[in-house]
Amino acid sequence: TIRSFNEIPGHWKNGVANLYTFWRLNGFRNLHRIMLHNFNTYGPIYREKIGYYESVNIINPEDAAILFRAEGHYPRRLRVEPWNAYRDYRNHKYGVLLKDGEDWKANRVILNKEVISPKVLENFVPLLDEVGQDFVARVHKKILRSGQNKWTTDLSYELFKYALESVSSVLYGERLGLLLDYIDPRAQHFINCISLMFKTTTPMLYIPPSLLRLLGSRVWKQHVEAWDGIFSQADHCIQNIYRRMRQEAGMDRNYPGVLASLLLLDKLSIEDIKASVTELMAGGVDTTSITLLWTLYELARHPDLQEELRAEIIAARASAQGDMLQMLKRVPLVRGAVKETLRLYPVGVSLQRYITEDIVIQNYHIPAGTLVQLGLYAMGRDHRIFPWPEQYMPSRWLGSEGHYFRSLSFGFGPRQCLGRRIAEAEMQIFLIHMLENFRIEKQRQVEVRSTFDLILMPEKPILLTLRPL
Ligand code: HEM
Ligand code: 2DC
Repeated sequence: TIRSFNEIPGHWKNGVANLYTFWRLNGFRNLHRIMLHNFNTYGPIYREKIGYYESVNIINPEDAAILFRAEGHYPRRLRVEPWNAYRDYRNHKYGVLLKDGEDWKANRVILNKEVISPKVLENFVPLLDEVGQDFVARVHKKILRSGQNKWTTDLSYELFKYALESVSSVLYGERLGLLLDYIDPRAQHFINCISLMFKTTTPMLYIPPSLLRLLGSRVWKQHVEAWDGIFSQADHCIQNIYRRMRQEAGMDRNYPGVLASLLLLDKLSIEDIKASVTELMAGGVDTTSITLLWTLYELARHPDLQEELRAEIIAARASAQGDMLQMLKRVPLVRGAVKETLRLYPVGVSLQRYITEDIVIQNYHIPAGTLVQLGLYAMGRDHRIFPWPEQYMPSRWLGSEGHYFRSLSFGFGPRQCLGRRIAEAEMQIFLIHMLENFRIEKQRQVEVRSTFDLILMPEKPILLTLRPL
């Protein structure tokens, strides 16, 4: 017999008391580890209520499959209230990230064609390849200047610039020039604003932003400042393209970028285009750069694996005769490495959906309308799902079997990450260029822990050493 919703184990009776415990455990920065702990305590399903928000949490791939079958035609995930609150406050339109229902679908279908369909990859790859080459040139220069034939640094600042340069070149079809010696202070400000925006989101996840706004709280003010900086820089870039498109009547260049393609297509309003392009630009910085940083960290810890990847890349370059699009199809271990990084350090620690029909998971009845959360971080570290989960092993992703609902770092289905194709190509191309040129090393064998800043981040700086091969 099926057990009732109220029999699901967990702490879900007193939301306020739970919020207090959560706060005492420094839960805001440990959300992912607390979820893991809860699965260890309660088993593969538990109910929870923190502050005003209630959810059912699951961990198994088979249960994830049931969840996504019940997501409906307009899948909805947990709203990140402060993000919506900012747009309401400033009267900005929602982009595809924040829209829901039919409006979301109508926008998403158009955006899919320009951003995530397989055919756009051939437009993106040459642009991203160029950024990758420039990054390598920049590192060579730094090494030369050091006079020590190596460069030891916290690469995160360089990676933020690489990521912003990459996503901008795809969105706007032109280079910002962030990898030159001189860095545009506006671009640097944009990067800082994104970090601040993520950081200030976390404390507001469980407390209504409207309340914090009324109280004149510091975190809300900083959050507004951060988004203001993001919106004004995105607007600046968008205006530039818009102005130039009206000047140059016939576009003579081959691929004009996502923004110009959307404007030429003329199927979405300019306001809708601006809203989604702003989200894409903001979503394209910390996500890929931090994933690349974790990957370099793991490769520095595993020199043999690093050699294996390098050999694969060199062989791929030879057989594809340097054609990057072809190369990407011939580097399964590089792809596996990115998946493996996201297994251990998922940018989004959970996936969530409001289910649109009743379902049964682990023999418990869950009614339609419930928020069901899949603990991605916990799933990636469960030995029943991934044998020897603590081991960084890109080869576990080779082959096409045994990955049923296990590779979910970009989400699933029609609501999955819109930036996925850009992110994957950008990260693979980066790793290809870096491994072809440098050996990556790290200082001592110290573990770097992760912290939850809305997205998962390293708790402290990671120092890496790059040496020319
Ligand atoms: C949504 C992960 C990079 C833009 C998401 C979601 C996840 C995710 C888990 C939610 C999906 C779902 O609910 O099923 C990642 C990871 C990245 C990454 C792991 C890189 C390592 C990017 C980049 C961009 C981007 C580079 C922009 C260029 C978006 C947008 C959405 C989204 C716009 C919302 C889509 C919608 O609601 O329809 N991402 N992301 N992401 N991501 Fe990413
Ligand atoms: C954070 O409990 C933890 O890709 C919450 O590029 C549930 C939650 C909801 C939505 C998730 C968020 C978590 C993590 C960051 C995600 C976000 C959806 C999109 C966003 C996963 C898991 C992200 C980073 C986007 C951000 C784009 C934005 C900056 C314009």
